[in-house]
Amino acid sequence: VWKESMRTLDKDVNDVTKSMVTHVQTSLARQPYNIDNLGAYQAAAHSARDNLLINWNDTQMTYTRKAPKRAYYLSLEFLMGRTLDNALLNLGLKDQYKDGVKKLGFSIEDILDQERDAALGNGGLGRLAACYLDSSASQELPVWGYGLRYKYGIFQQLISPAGDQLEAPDPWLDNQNPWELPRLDVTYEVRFYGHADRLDDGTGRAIWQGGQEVLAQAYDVMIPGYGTQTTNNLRLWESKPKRGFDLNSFNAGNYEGAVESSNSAAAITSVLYPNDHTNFTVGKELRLKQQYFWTAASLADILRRFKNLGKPMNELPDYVAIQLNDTHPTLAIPELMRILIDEEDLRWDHAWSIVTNVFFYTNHTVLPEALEKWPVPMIEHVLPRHMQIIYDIRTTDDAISLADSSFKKKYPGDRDRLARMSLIEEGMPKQVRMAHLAVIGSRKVNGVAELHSDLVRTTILKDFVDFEGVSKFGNVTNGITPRRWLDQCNPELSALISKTLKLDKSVWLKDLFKLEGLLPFAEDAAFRKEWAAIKQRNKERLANYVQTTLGLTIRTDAMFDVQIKRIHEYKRQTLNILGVIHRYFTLKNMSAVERKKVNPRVVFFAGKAAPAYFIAKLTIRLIVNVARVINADPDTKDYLQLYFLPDYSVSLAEVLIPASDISQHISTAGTEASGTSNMKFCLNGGLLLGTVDGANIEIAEEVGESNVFFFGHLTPAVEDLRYQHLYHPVPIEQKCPALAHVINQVSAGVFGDGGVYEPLLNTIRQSDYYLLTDDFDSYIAALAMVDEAYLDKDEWVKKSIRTTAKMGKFSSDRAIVEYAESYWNIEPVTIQKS
Ligand code: 26V
Repeated sequence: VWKESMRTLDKDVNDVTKSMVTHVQTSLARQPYNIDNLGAYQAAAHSARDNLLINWNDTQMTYTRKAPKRAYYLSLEFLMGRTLDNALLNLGLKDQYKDGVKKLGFSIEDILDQERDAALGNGGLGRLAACYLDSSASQELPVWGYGLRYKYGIFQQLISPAGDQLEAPDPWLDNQNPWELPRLDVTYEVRFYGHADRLDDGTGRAIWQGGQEVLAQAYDVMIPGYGTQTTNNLRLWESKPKRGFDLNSFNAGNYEGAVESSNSAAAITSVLYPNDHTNFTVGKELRLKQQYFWTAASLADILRRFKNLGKPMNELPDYVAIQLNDTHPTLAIPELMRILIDEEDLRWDHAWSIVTNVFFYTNHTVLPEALEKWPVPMIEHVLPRHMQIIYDIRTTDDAISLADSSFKKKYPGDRDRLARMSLIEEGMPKQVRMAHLAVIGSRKVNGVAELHSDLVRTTILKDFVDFEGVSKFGNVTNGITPRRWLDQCNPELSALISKTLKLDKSVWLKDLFKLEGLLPFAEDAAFRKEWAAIKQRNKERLANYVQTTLGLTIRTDAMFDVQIKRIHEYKRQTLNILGVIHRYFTLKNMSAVERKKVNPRVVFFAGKAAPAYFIAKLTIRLIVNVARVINADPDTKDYLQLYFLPDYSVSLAEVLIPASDISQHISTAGTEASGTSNMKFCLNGGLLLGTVDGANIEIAEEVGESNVFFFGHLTPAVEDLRYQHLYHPVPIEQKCPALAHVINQVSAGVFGDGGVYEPLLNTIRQSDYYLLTDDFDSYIAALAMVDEAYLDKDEWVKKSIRTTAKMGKFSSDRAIVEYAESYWNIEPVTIQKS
């Protein structure tokens, strides 16, 4: 009876409408005849979820039966965006739902638009995690994600009339989240504070007790693969009090006291931390608690699953690989040591050999101010047992032990090197260097683009490469999922590609190198016309969006020039806005006749600044106020428009990226580890204007240098230039008169606000750490080359086609298979139907 009664996937439009109506009545408890768009979205989401669950159950059952080696992706951030469209695409049910909702009187676009983004991440790192989950499931790889279920995601950005960024909470769960399954039965206790007492039995064991105990409860999010049965799991932890409230205080009439401890437990997963400007970890005890809460719950869950196999502990590395996404989950290393030694009674060396074969660490930045460090006194207070273990690692691991003969033999008396490599940085207070702990505790380490991985090997981790050998330090160039970043966000282009390649999209979306088949069509005038027409319609779609959301009218006959990413000095939005001002003055100085020969350009910015990052916020204010002046100037407004679109998100990116003719990726050479939006723009036929940095370099290698616009100094020059700035400064008027003029005009108040921009301008006048004065002239020259290239429309479209055609390498499918084969040693698993 069970077998016969089992639900199967929705197959046709009638299944869809029936299931939606049922959900309106049962899940939503509403009447089908007065449902609005939001209700229709919720019904469609519940109905799609039913389909996902069938595959999800089959997947988990198959994994349990076959017991393959699995990989776990530990990430404090998963920037998922919207789910419904992706779920329908991956299930192969998009047409059925489109027709189904139409029959019920709705449009699928309106319904999809009701969904709030799941914005549980800051930027590239969190979105990368989301793309990797999509690719893991699509490649049938047994991979689970582990993260936190923040009640509030990244803050919502508002822009005040003066141009200031204001932050508001992101209450993404307010409308109910149909994509998560609360697992009331999957809970773990996590301890904080208390005291750790070593046993005097020579084993190194200790007993950790007392302090605060908090409950971690699982929420599961289904991750469907594209065109596969595989539906993996993203497990997010929520913190809860172990007991509802303290009954003693309650009975004594102390109601506040009674709920205090429950509030402090709930606070742990209440909000995602924005990447702060200054060393963001110092003093943030709650952030440390987040990190431990999440790693402890995840490890307990992973070990419980492993133990169900009935295998001895030393086989853990044969069944489990754990990827550390940046240093945020590095506490997993001492935590696994604690479990193996204190709870499983393993000897230190044995435990360490297991640990160092389970973990893998990805570095995502070489910026020194972004490398995590935690004060020793804080770890001692919050996690006393882990601090003991970190000290023990320091004195027993041969990589860094002063007492150890191998280190001594290699570097006799080299105390400087030892101090550089130590897990603990001397100072007031002492601090634990999380990257060092992640390196010595991992099987392998990787960077995220060729140049970045080279920099990791030759700068921040050089001593470890010297000591452990270079083979431990690899590269996996980032990737993006072509399902979301081409098929979903640019359906017309996707359809044209399928038609032209004479391939179903299910083929080329899983083998992105197939796009090379477009190359010969660059020479086909009819094809170019279709290609250009789609770009044009995407620009109109964006203009429409801006009209309805912001009430602004954008001309669509212009070149669309886009820079969208977190606002940071190293990404140099300042260079871009100063370039826009330069262009404005150039236009102003032209005769009306001359101006008529100029390409109209619309420049878009979007991105959030860390709430405490004063200079980044000032950059936003400058952009907004320059826009106010430029867009209102009758001399220039037909040739140059400027917009700052507030509240950048995954969903906004999905509208902006397909509409771009040119996008800017202009970080100071050597600072942007990879960048991933560069790949998204190029995949959608946008050309790239950038520095020789991060994945820009590999994009140029693929598409050919004649199809990208490169400018600026190269990485090896950067250190030297900074030295020159400090010790042989040249006045900006002399070094870069064009830039000096722009800066002086801003300073003089041409864009309003008198002296408010001085701190921003001073960063350039003074040390100019990010080398704007060195790169400005070549930047302006590159912009002129872009203008010139755009005049030859045919040639431009050819470049656009060639760019898309050569993006095969940047599929996250390629990247995740590299991790699976060269790092985790896991294999695809075919899912059996129940
Ligand atoms: C964090 C912070 C915090 C403190 C001050 C400055 C600062 C600067 C950068 C960061 C980012 C940390 C890690 C990160 O998100 N890296 C990004 O990872 C992406 C995925 O690999 C990659 O594409 C981006 O280039 C890289 O910035």
